[in-house]
Amino acid sequence: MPDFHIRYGAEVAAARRAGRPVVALESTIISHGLPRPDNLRVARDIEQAVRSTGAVPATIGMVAGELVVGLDDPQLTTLAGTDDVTKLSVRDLAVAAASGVDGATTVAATSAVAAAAGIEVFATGGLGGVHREAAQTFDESADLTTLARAPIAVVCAGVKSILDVGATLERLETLGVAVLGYRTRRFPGFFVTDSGFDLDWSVDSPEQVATILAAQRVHNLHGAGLIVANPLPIDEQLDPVLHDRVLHEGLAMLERDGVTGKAVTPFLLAHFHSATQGASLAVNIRIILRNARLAGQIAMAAVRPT
Ligand code: PSU
Ligand code: MN
Repeated sequence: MPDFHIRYGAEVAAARRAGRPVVALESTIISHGLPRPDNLRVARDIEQAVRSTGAVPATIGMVAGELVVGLDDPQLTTLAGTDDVTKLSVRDLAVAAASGVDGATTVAATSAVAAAAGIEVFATGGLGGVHREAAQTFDESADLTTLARAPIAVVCAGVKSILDVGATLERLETLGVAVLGYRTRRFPGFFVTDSGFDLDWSVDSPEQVATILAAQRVHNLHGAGLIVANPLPIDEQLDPVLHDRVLHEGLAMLERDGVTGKAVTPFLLAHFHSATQGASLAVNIRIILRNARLAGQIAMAAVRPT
């Protein structure tokens, strides 16, 4: 019987021993969210963005059935460059471990593993959510239900407009997941600064998020995660006209090609990257790097005595 315990990378293991702050990072954006060859460079840059704040990055994934918190560079290279890397949501983890496969973890799977490893802060690009047509298809990302039971702060730029943003916010309310706008009261729309939806709460500093995490930990009432929604500055967003055109094309292509289930999100992301000739990719990378820095600052604030 293999040993199924989580394996820690050397840098993360040392940080845990020293009580230094760690930021979780997902691997599905690397394997399925960003095109090659930029994906590997970006994966390394995200880790550097976390290190620049003084925190330690822990990219999470599965290598030959082993759950790794803190992938090393050869492991990152494998997940970024190999065709048969499986997209693993939280329900897939045990099956994939028993099968000994290489896999990339989604926000759902990464949050679950990170919380099990005692990590409090996680940076990603965009969260999964409720898909359009979900009333018929029931297609809602397990990112939402997992965050209802993983006590972790997820720094993201909201959800992409490929989803039903209003329904996603409603589900987060039902599931007990708080959404904080970072220096805004509007929910960001990933490629665009403003999704058009209001938020109840706004925070202005990493310290404020750390204080909220402390309150949640001490209250210990419902064990849910929370979302820190960090919008792109308006002058850095994707041109909204281009955005709307590409979005409608992509949704029509989904229908035409009969794409469903876990293939939907990677399909739409790839369409955006090719149809905007790389403009959406540049925006996507900026978003992730900004979120990684903010997550690092939050993790640093969370270990400082106040
Ligand atoms: N949204 C993005 N980029 C991504 C993803 C979502 O803007 O790369 C990835 C994340 O890993 C997320 C997953 O957890 O897609 C959601 O997939 P699904 O909708 O199949 O749950
Ligand atoms: Mn889905």
